Amino acid sequence: MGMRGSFRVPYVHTSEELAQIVQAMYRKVEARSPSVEPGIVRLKRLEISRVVRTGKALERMLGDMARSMPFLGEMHPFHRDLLALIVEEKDYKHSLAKVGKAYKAIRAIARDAIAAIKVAEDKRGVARARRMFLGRIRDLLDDLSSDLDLLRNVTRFLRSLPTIDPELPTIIVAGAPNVGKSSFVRCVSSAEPEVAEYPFTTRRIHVGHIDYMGIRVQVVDTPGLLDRPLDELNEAERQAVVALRHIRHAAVFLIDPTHHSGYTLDEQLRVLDTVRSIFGGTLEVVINKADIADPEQLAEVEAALGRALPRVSSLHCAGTREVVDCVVRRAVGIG
Ligand SMILES: Nc1nc2c(ncn2[C@@H]2O[C@H](COP(=O)(O)OP(=O)(O)OP(=O)(O)O)[C@@H](O)[C@H]2O)c(=O)[nH]1
Ligand SMILES: [Mg+2]
Repeated sequence: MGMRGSFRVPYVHTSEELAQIVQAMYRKVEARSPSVEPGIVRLKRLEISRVVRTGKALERMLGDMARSMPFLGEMHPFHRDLLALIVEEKDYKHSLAKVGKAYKAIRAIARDAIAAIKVAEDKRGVARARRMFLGRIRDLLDDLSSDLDLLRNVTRFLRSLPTIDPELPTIIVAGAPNVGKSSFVRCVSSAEPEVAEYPFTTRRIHVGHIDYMGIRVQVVDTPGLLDRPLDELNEAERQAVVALRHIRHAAVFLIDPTHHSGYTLDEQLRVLDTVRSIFGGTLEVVINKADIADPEQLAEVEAALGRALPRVSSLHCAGTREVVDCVVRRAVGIG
């Protein structure tokens, strides 16, 4: 799929930045013709080379930018769905096409400017042609402004995505907010997502790695999910849902049996139902915060699920690695 590693995305200039670059570039082009030429001939020649050089440079900048943006058709469906959380595909395509085709307008503007310079009768005529050229380039850039902003947003978002390889064995850690998902992921993998004593700490997916008997396994921390309809989820929750939809290997669902997280058992069980409805792989339900849970709370969870569950403490990393090893063995088909 060619989607390993991070996204290589170009730097996308704002239209304001491009306008400044064009201005500076225009002035930098120096006269190179012999100074014996009569003033007006020399002036026209200089002005034409300025138009040609800056026009070409702008064409190249916009063209390179458009060409190095990721094409939807080449993106892994997982990444494509993540991208769809922040921009509609048709808008992305439209902006990409508009920036990609800007060279046509630039060429026309340059052609007109060159013609105007050629027929100019004096210095003032040449200056007028220059103003017209720079003004029209400015208008063109203004017209591209919202498209460049959209592409900038896309690059910013893609850069913020963790480098998940959708082909590697992967364990997703999910659950209601504040139940200890990030703590769990920190215990078992190389990832160091932020942990805090309040909900909604994790705003986007994070990935860490484990080496299990030479097999590289990814562990994905997700933003907490609330018990509410899928179409009411915010962007952070949607990232969790997209990950659950696409990564089909294995998931750990953490339950906090104490009142510490702020979410009741019933609420968490409804989140579990949601996760079951969207996740297609094996799901391991695990009780976290076993260090502070009292026996009745533990019994209540197990009664609700009708079986004994693994118990861990992500605060002390107790039992976490055992759970993960067991899930990995199942995910990669050993034992
Ligand atoms: N006592 C105890 N506290 C824990 C345990 N696991 C996590 N915590 C605490 O619970 C709080 C939330 O932990 P996080 O790991 O940030 O929880 P999270 O599920 O990632 O939270 P969100 O990203 O906000 O959804 C923190 O104060 C942790 O220290 C545990 O096993 N025992
Ligand atoms: Mg978290």
